[in-house]
Amino acid sequence: MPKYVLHYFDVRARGELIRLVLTVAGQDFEDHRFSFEEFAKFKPGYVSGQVPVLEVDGKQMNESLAIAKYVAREYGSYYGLKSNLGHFLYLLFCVLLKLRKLPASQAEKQTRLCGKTNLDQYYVDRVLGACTDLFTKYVEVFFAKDDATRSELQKKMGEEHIPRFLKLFSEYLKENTNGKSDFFVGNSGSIADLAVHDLLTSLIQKDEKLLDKYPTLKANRAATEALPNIKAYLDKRPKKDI
Ligand SMILES: N[C@@H](CCC(=O)N[C@@H](CS)C(=O)NCC(=O)O)C(=O)O
Repeated sequence: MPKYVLHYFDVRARGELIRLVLTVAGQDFEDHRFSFEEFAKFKPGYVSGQVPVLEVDGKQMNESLAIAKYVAREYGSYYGLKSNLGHFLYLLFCVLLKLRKLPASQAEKQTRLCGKTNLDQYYVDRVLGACTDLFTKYVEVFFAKDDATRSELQKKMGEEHIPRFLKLFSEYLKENTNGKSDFFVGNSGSIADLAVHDLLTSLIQKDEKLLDKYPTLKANRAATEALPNIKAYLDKRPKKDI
């Protein structure tokens, strides 16, 4: 198993998806967190002068989404005859029993973290793109230069951006298997689900009723929290606004 060290600020933001992917993949990692003040002394040592940086056996990787997908592919690309056959029989069993949802086998969960087919990878990427767009808006509010600007951006966020993206995510969920799966891609969790989970965490912390009008997103959140190792990680991680 490689030695992973994640270097990032003591927040979720652009580092958390990497932490979540490593967690679901069952990989131990050193979570090197630092304050904004402490960052100055580490900055010159990072290739782009920015974080997150994931050190893999001493080799530095930068660019948050590229890193998250790299890790997801490391632990999400194996699928052999045995697991496919097992999963086929499992699905047949579900269909025969007329189970409404199509649960994924453990093997299948591990094959799809980053999308199994080219089309699946596209579905993952479009969700990640939307997450980046909404996150950018959230960051603008968070770092607004004064209170007046913040309240103006906040208003736009609540009235326009959040409803637009929650509707979009709901449509993506519906489009995938027409509601038979609670995940964004196929019938198992991927980094798309982890990215949406993290993004919505920031928004739900400010409005706990946020998802009341979006039942499919609520179900997606619950399904994501049921992915391997996630619940224990969420329970112990420090609570942050961003
Ligand atoms: N596209 C890069 C952006 C990285 C980035 O903007 N990092 C910020 C923190 S979230 C940073 O290091 N800021 C400090 C600086 O630029 O000096 C990624 O996604 O990794």
